[in-house]
Amino acid sequence: MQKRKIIDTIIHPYFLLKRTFLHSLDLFIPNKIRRKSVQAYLTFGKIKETINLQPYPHKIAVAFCFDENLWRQATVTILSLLANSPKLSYDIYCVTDVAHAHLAPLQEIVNLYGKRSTITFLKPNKDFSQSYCGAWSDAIYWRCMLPKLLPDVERIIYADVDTVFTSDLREADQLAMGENLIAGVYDKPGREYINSGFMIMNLNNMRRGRIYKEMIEWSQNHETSFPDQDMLNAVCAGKIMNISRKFNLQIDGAYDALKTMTLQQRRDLKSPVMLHYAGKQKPWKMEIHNFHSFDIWRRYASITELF
Ligand SMILES: [Mn+2]
Repeated sequence: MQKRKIIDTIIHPYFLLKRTFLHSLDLFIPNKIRRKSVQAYLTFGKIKETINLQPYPHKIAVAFCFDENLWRQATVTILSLLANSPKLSYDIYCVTDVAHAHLAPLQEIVNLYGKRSTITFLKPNKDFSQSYCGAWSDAIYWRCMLPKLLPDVERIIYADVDTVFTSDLREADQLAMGENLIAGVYDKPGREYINSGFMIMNLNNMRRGRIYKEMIEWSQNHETSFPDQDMLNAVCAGKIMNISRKFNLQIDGAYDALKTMTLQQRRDLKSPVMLHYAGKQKPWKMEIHNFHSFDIWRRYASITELF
């Protein structure tokens, strides 16, 4: 037996007890938000931010998509990425319809923290104007335009802007994707269905064949509750790569998946690459005290002076 397996076997009863305890919190803490914060703290403890000081040979292409409602949050996400990447530079692409006045702080942050990084603002096209959005903004489809908006970029890392980075993207950049179209974190273990809040997109592969057309057609003909995410998972099915949850740590989702995780995976979650506030609780909306993962976001938000 491997050493790690032995350790897992010893520690498993401890996690079992801990989980039972976490569930019994319902009895002691009736306030749901307060309870969630205690559960998250007990599950992950203090989340570590890691800074790698090794130089990196090339620039990494990254993309963010946001409209008027989320430009301030985008500023926080991009600042956190640059602040945690002292030895890396990025070509940052923003698909946005936001007025120029609001983009100035973003440019300033890149000049200040990014050193050799660049930022480019792109206007969304009209290809998905007939697609189903439900209650969401049409900005959910902007990430799908990247293969067309960036014809010369081979591969790009996309992230939502309800996020904060706690590490740089060198590991994500080094993952070999083979013939896969996208890489992301499975929502539920074992089910080929990723959360679209963090994706490594192989734009070269996505430009081959009919993928782009299929994305448009699927989204016009299906009305589902997570339109863009369901569409990406359906169209890319069979060519989706699962990566570590640490690249897209959804506090609630990760907590639910803990029961199937190995010890190493649990450890990874203590030093994640990105925190994703994917649920209804957003750090800019609620004052939750003693919730460490919210405090990380607030720290970068206060540097931007936009909140
Ligand atoms: Mn999100």
